[in-house]
Amino acid sequence: MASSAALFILVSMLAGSCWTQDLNARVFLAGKSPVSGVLDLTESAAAGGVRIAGRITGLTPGKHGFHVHQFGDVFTNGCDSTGPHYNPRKALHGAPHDSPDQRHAGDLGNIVADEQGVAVINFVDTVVSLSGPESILGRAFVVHAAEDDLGRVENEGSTKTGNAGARLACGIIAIVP
Ligand SMILES: [Cu+2]
Ligand SMILES: [Zn+2]
Repeated sequence: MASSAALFILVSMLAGSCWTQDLNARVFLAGKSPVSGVLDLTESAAAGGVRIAGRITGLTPGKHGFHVHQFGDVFTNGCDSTGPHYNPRKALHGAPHDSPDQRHAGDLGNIVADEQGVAVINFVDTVVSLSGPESILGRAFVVHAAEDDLGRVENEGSTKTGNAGARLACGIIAIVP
């Protein structure tokens, strides 16, 4: 009894220090293509990570690679200057459900557009964060032309980028109230 009570207190303290309050961010996605959209990000203890919700339009139907890239530099050369996938742990490219050491932090897999070219997004990722040393604030989301192969194909590109192709739209991850 005593040990379970102590554990409860410890977990409560850890949760309190990590998530003293919900953190919110917003991303406006745009680029040289007709693709655009908005993402709302919320980090909370209740979600157990960061909920990523939004709607992206102007896509071709089907799967499109969806990542957090290292830099929020959409100024120098559009989406092409946002650098590689955000990868603070020096891992190979992988899938969202891979362990944190076997994927880039920025590997969020694919979004799926319907016949009208609209992708509705609403999921929680437990690796990306809006706080701490691996925060994605100030970095960028990128939507790609092709499907991310999730690092599962036998070629060099697969373990680097997932062969997701051109960068259609991107946006800086900004703090909002
Ligand atoms: Cu990408
Ligand atoms: Zn990656």
